[in-house]
Amino acid sequence: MLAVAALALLSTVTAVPRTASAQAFPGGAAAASPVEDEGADCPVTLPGSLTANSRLPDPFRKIDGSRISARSEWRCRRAEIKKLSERYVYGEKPAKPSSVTGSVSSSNITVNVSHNGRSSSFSASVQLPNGSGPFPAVIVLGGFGADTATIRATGAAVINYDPLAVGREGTPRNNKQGAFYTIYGSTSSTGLLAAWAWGASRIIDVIEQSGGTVLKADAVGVTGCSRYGKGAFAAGAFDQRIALTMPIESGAGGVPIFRGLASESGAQPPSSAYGEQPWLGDAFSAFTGSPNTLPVDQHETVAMIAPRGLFIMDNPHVDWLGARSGAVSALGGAEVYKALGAGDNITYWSDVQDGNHCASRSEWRTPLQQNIQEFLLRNGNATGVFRISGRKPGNLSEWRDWQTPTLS
Ligand code: MCU
Repeated sequence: MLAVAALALLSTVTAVPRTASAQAFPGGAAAASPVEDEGADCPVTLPGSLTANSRLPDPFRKIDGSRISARSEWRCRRAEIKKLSERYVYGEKPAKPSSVTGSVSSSNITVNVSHNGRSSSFSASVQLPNGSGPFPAVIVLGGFGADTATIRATGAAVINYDPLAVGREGTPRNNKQGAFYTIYGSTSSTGLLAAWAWGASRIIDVIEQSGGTVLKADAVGVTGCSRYGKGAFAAGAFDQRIALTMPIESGAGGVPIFRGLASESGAQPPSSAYGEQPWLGDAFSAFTGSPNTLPVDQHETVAMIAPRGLFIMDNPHVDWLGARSGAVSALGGAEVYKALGAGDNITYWSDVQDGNHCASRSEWRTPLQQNIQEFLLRNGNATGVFRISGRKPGNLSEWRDWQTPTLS
């Protein structure tokens, strides 16, 4: 079974304490992978034509029309979803460039990248928790909305990553700027979210290469709020080394299903998310008015994170955030977690009092601690929960015409 094999590989490479892993993952689900993309060798042929479907695409149905029946098939089915998502939603996230170098200290990470004769660099500040390392770490995109005090108090370092250094906002699509576009070109069709995700992956490359004296490369989480919640979600989906993904109030282009946003009252429509900033890939322009023809939707981006830790935080008080579509996305993606025997690894929480966007929220403190303990420190045994606010309930059965298979 893939999950067990990956866990075995992980523990031989990085000496994860076996007892903690076994306790933390009773379903046999793996923690993080030692590689960014486990399905890089899977053959994927994109569909020749697209057909409209008002329901959510079946995450278990392969592009050739057959359904997977074994957990071992998920690896290459996930690779299909990844390709579809890159082609139609985010734009391509290139694999590791030919050269990535840099440094990790107790206060700073530097990243130097070169590829095809072009070079760029960026850095991120580090704040360690108390105690002695090496420490797990949470990459925090943007400077607001994440509870960095609780992250550090729980025993993980905070890496303050400014995604705008890697993909700037406020540029036209044909003149994108930042460390990613210096390498791949200002007319790259890759959107900012995939560029930000690429930057997070390069930070992990540098941590891996640093020898693990300050930070542990196999215990990295990612979080961020609002547009940076969209970025955190993309980072976790597109790098299987990330053990814990924690998007906060991500809104359109983040967790919510595009099909739902188009009809959810007051929610940011897909066309608005496409037009506000070059967050999504240029190819998404074909779907802004017709998300029903997308061959992939965001519940499958949720599924790309399975069986790794995922803690989705949402705010049902701000209609623009599309929390109903966020809940449906989480419920849809959770079907893949369940089929992989990892239903406990996903938590969705929109039952919060304070209506302010990216507020500091006491309700999330305990589940945040538990997720860090389980997936980064690996000394917890929390079970995933769905705490969906009655203000924005999500009903998956309205959105699907497929059932969840029992995978062998
Ligand atoms: C929820 O994230 C975005 C939203 O998509 C935008 O429409 C709005 O302008 O900004 C939000 C945000 O990033 O707020 C900090």
